[in-house]
Amino acid sequence: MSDKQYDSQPSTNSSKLLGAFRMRIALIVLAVTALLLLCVAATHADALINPGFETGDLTGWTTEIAQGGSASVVTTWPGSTATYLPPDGNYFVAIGGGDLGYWQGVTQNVNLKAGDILQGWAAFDAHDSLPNDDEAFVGINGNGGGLWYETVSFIGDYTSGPWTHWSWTAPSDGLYTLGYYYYNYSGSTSGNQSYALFDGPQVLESGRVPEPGTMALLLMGLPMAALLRRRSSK
Ligand SMILES: [Ca+2]
Repeated sequence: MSDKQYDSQPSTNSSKLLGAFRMRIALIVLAVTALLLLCVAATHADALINPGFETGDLTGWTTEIAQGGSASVVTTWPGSTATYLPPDGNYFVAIGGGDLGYWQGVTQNVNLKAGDILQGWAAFDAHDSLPNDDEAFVGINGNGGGLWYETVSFIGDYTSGPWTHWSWTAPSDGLYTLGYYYYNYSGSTSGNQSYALFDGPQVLESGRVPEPGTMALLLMGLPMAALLRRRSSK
């Protein structure tokens, strides 16, 4: 319809047409916004690269391995008193100690919003005895903060501790470093190093982007709203 035809309509018709035109624009904007939100949600869910080590290697992770330490991506692990299988997927990482007095670590940066929940699995496989209190923890920005922390004294001499689920809520928006750490405390360098096992970190977004299912319902509802609007304007 040309501008000339618009001009020739009575004023009531032309305002009705203008209203319908605005409604259409509003619906298009709504639909595009919803699609963009869906894309943001999908992108954010992938904020961690190779979170569960399912590539079979340490792709996406930064290793801080020193003086004989090790970080191995494995499908199974022969523990002191149990054989470990991955709690999530087919692979997990096992960090072994090196020389005494060195921290070994595997880290990755992740963007989080306030209220986002970061969670995963960890286990401590003690291959040493007290007083050689090897220790391991899950850290944020290098600090334990109580996410998960295990030692030989907690687990027991030469004992395989269970997979434990840990969870942490981001206090504010920011770039955080998730780290898995192990420390060989005393004992001999080669024979008595314990192992820390980690798997499946994931980010659960909290109260800012609607769930994909909710978004799908919204998208389905838009044509319905347009239809109702068209009927009511007749
Ligand atoms: Ca895994």
